[in-house]
Amino acid sequence: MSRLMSRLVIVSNRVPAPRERTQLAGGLAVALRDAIIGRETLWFGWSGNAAATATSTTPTIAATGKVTYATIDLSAADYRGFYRGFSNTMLWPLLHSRMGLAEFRREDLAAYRRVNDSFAEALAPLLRPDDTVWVHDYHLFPLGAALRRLGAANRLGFFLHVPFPPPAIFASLPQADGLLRDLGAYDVLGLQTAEDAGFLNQALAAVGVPGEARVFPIGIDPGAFAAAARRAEAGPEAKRLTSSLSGRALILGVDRLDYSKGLPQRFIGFAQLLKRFPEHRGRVTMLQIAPVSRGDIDQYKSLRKELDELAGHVNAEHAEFDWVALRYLTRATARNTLAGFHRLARVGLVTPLRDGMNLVAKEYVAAQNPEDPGALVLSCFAGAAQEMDGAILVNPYDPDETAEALHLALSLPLEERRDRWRRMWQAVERNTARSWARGFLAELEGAEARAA
Ligand code: ADQ
Repeated sequence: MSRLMSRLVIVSNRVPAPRERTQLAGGLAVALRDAIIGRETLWFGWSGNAAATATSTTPTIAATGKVTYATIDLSAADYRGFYRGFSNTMLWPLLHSRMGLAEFRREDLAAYRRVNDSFAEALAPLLRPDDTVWVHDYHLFPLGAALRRLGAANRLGFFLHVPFPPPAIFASLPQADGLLRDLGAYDVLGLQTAEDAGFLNQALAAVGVPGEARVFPIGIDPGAFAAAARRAEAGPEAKRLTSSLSGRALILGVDRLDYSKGLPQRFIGFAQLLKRFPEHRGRVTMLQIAPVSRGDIDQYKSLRKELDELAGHVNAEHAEFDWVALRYLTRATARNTLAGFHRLARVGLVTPLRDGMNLVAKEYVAAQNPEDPGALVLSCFAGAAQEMDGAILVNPYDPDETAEALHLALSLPLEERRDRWRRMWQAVERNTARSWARGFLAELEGAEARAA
């Protein structure tokens, strides 16, 4: 069988829930849609259930069209150690260069390795010799090595969606060398930016692992998102939002409630705008939509508390009896509704302290009306900043810089908004979800399969 016809096996921590499978809405599912369509695919991962007495190694199988989903349940202890512990309280802060928020526990690392072994044990019997296996993200660094130990000789690829930090920061992880050596089991390593790939390559070279990480910037489906935004602009939610603004300009932020997204600094930056450029008082409204994410982790609980207080503080200081300066929501909002909100926003405000790529920045650009587009204020520490030459770039740690960028964004004449938007749109169209998936798979399928 030719390689191009071989089955694609996707492995990610979470697999789309059954109700999401027919539409493949959101996140990785959207990004992978083009790679999957028309191709026989097995998607393997955690079911989202964490109540098993022991993590299972016998997957539950369900097929939808050409895609077969194979999922395993985690035990409550493995959920705590593997998911909440090592993945999200150690690796996530470490990879975002936030060691102050990281907590290392040997038993969490043991759970992380145990769950990766269970993934491998459950997946190995399902693999056919010519399957192409594509593993996603930081939960699964050791999976490739675990599969090799079980005899898998398939082409194995790994893509890291989040940043990779400077090697000296990565080295603060106890037993970091072991994880780096595990990465040597993959045939292709993909990262979002040249900087991330450079750091990983330095770290790999330092422990003598051969191979070179490559850059595959992820993107969206710009045409589909633009169409969704046009439709949603005429929908009931967008109409309600427009009428509630009473002609004021909208500044929009859309993020998971995560400390990597720079939300406190963003709120302070908006307050600085109102303080230092009083002409905007009563004339702009900021809407921040940030659904709670990983809400059972202490660092996320305290961020939520901090944001509740800050939002209250900003409004107490700046709002008028007929104008709420900052609207802040932690409820989830439907993707299509958000697309319409992006189109209405005069400014997209995307200021993560560090982000692998940041797809919201690309979605904001895709949603704009080309005749009357808004402006994007973007953190220079988002991977997307490497591509978005028309954005107004800021250092998100400096709220005054954010305030100045917001002032500039609100004051840009139409011609300049159009010109900046055209350049950003070109970038969004250059690196799409499709080009990302195709580029990675072409590289992986060109790699020589290993002898078992
Ligand atoms: P995330 O940290 O989740 O992803 P991002 O890329 O911005 O960050 O968002 C992923 C998706 O979630 C986007 O499609 C976005 O629309 C959606 N989303 C975000 N906030 C939302 C909200 N409030 N309501 C509804 N939907 C929302 C990780 C990395 C990123 C990298 C992606 C993909 O951290 O750097 O870009 O993976 O590789």
